[in-house]
Amino acid sequence: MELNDYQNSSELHRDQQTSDRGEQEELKPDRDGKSADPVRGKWSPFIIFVLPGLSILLSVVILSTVVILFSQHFSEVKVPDADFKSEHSQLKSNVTRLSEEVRSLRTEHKSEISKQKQDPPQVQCPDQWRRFQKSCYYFSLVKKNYTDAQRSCTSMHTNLVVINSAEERVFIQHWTHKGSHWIGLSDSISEGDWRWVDGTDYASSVKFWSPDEPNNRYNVEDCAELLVFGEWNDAPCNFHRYWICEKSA
Ligand code: 2F8
Ligand code: CA
Repeated sequence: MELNDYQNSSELHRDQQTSDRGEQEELKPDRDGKSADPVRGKWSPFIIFVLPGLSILLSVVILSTVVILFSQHFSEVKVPDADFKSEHSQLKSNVTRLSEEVRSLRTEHKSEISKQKQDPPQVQCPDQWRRFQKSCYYFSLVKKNYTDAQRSCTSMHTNLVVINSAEERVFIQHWTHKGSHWIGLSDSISEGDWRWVDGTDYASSVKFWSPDEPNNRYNVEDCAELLVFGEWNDAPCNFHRYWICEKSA
């Protein structure tokens, strides 16, 4: 390259730089911050068209996200709801089944109670003894005075019989021999003060005295006997009579 050529080239290059710098200077805003170019100082197309587009796109994305989250939330709520319904239904059927079981057991229990009332569990009584309700009874085969009869019962860990009800009286009547039997009632301690041998209250208990008895005939009758037809009479305690012992089964 010749020197002139080089100078021309340098000048050309400098001119180009000057031209570029001039453009840059032209684009710089003035001191007030406003663009010197009235057109370039307004909103650029980017701001006018792209920004709203992006805003719309962002809104769509946010809206879609919200919709997706809501739908997920409701589907999650529905699952437990379905579980709850199933569990509720299961519990309901369990309650129904248990109620039926309770009803059945109650019926069974009632039936068992009524059966036991009609036919209480068998209580064993010793040989020669008879059972009635919760007691065992011994009907003597021989006769003794009142004191010896009571002693005989005591030797078997029992007492002379105490009659507490009409039913018991009927039962006893069924097993007695033809003759009178001593029962556990006397007024030996004090005339007219009748006492049951086991302490049962005489005043409030049932009585089956024969008409006009007890009469304490000849003033010597302190012991009660059971007559053949089931009524009571006071008789002298030294008389010999059959006797009846009673003990709990
Ligand atoms: O054995 C004594 C007994 O004798 C009579 O009955 C058979 C007396 N009855 C009347 O007096 C009605 C009993 O009271 C007496 O205990
Ligand atoms: Ca009498």
